Amino acid sequence: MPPVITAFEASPDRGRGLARDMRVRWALEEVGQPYEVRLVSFAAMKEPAHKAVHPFGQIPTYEEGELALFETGAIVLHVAERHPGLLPEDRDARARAVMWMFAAVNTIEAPIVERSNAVLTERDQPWHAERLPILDARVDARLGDLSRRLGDADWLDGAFSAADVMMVTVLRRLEGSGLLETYPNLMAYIARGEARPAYQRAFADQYAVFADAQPTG
Ligand code: GTB
Repeated sequence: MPPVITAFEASPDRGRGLARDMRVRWALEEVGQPYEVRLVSFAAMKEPAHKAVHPFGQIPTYEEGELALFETGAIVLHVAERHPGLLPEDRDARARAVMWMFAAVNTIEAPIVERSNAVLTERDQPWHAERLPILDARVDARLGDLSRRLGDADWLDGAFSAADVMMVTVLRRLEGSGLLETYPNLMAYIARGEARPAYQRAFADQYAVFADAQPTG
């Protein structure tokens, strides 16, 4: 039986691949592992049946036989450990790839999510206009450091790895914010990730969920 992941029945991003199932889909496509998708509504995510798998009532989840996982970092790492192609053989290089996965979610994604949440939920607050530049500066500081470390390399640490799946999908959350444009090497890094055939297949599959839900005629 192929693994089953969950994704939004109706993603607020209208199929732009910004919801976090995208990184799991991409990892599975990179290693050539077929998978099934169970679409869930916002209401169903908060029901006991879903919370038995994801205690925080979110997507994505990953179920494979007896194994049930949540947290995209853990899911992508699991996929990368079970299949060749997303983690280097060399133990030190592997440790560095895992380090970059943590950096993606802990160090880069955290301020990006804080900023996104502010834009989504605090726009009407009288202090929003003052707060946003502070949040932008926090994100920009991380992007600057990441950009300097990446330099003109194609990927974070040698060959493409699960770390790049995580980092590219984290950075994509900034599309439209205007914050990436200062860093042409990060823009090119994201574009390189998006150009990978596995990414394209994952994107098309998640986009189809949105497209199929549109009324016809
Ligand atoms: N740390 C967890 C992980 O990495 O798996 C975070 C999981 C998470 O935040 N899931 C979100 C969710 O289920 C979906 S991805 N939210 C519903 C809830 O909490 O009730 C976050 C997301 C949602 C929508 C967009 N978008 O529309 O652009 C982008 C990202």
